[in-house]
Amino acid sequence: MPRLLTAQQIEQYEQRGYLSPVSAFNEAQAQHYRKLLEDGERLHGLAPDKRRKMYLYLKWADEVVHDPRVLDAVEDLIGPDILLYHLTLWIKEPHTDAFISWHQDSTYFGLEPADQHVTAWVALSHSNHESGCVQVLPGSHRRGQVRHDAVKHSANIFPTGQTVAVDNEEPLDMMVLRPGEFSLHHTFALHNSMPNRSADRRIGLGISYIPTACRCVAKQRLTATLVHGEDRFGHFDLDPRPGADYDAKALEVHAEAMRRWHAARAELIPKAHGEAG
Ligand SMILES: O=C(O)CCC(=O)C(=O)O
Repeated sequence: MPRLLTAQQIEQYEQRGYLSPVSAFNEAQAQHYRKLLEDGERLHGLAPDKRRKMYLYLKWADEVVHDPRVLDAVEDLIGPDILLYHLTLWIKEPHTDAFISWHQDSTYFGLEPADQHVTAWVALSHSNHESGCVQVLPGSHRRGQVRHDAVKHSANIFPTGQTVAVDNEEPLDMMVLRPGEFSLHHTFALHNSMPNRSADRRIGLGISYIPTACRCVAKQRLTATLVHGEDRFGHFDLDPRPGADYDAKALEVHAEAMRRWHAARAELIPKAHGEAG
C-alpha cells in the first residue's frame, strides 16, 4: 500500500520518469523557509559550497529534507530505507540569462545501481514558464545513461556545460510548482531549465535520495544522511543532524562532507567537464 502517491502516480513515474506537482507544505511555510534562507544569506553570504548539502548546517533545510510528505513520496518510489545523498540549492535571479543545460542527474553521481536515485525538487518560490521551471523529456529515463558533452556557455549554471544534445522538436513537459510543492524525477530523466524572466527569484532545492543498498563507486568514501528506516549496508559514513544554524560543529561536518564530495567528483568527472551540481 503506497504511503502518499496513488497507483497512477507511481505508474506515471515509472512510465514517464517524473511526477509533478506534489504538495509538501503550504505557501506560508515555504515563505518561512525562504525568509530563513535569505536572512542567512544576508548575514553569511551563500558561497557555492554553502549551496550544497545545506541540511548539514541549517536546521530549516534539515527540516525540509525530512519533510514527511516528501519522504512518503520517495518511499513509494524507492522503498523505506532511505539515504540523503546530496542537495543543491538552485537559485535563478530575476530577469537573468542563467539556464541549465539538458542533462541526467546520474551522470557524475557514481551510484550503483544508478537507476534507484530519485531527485525531489522542492519549490520555495513560484517555478513556472516565466521563472524558468525544470522541464523534462517524458520517457527519456528509458534511454539509460546517455553521453554528455562539455558545451561551454557563459550563462549555463553548469560552469563547464555538461550537456546532452536534444532535438528542439521533442515534446517536453514543464514541472510547474507553487511554493511548497515538489516534483520528483528519475536519475536518467533528461531535464533542463530556461532563464528566469520573472520579477522574483526562482528558488528550489534539488534533493537526491537513494535506497541504503546503493553505493558510490568512487574510492573516496562519502557521507550521507539516513533520513528514513535502517541502514543495513554501511556504504556511507552517516552524517549527524545540525544542532543549530551555522554552529561550529555543524559547519565542520559540512566542510568535511564537501571535502569528500569534491574528492569523489574529481575521480568521477572527466577533466573536460569539471564540477557541476
Ligand atoms: O533548478 C533547476 O533549474 C535544475 C535543477 C536540476 O537540474 C536538478 O534538480 O536535478
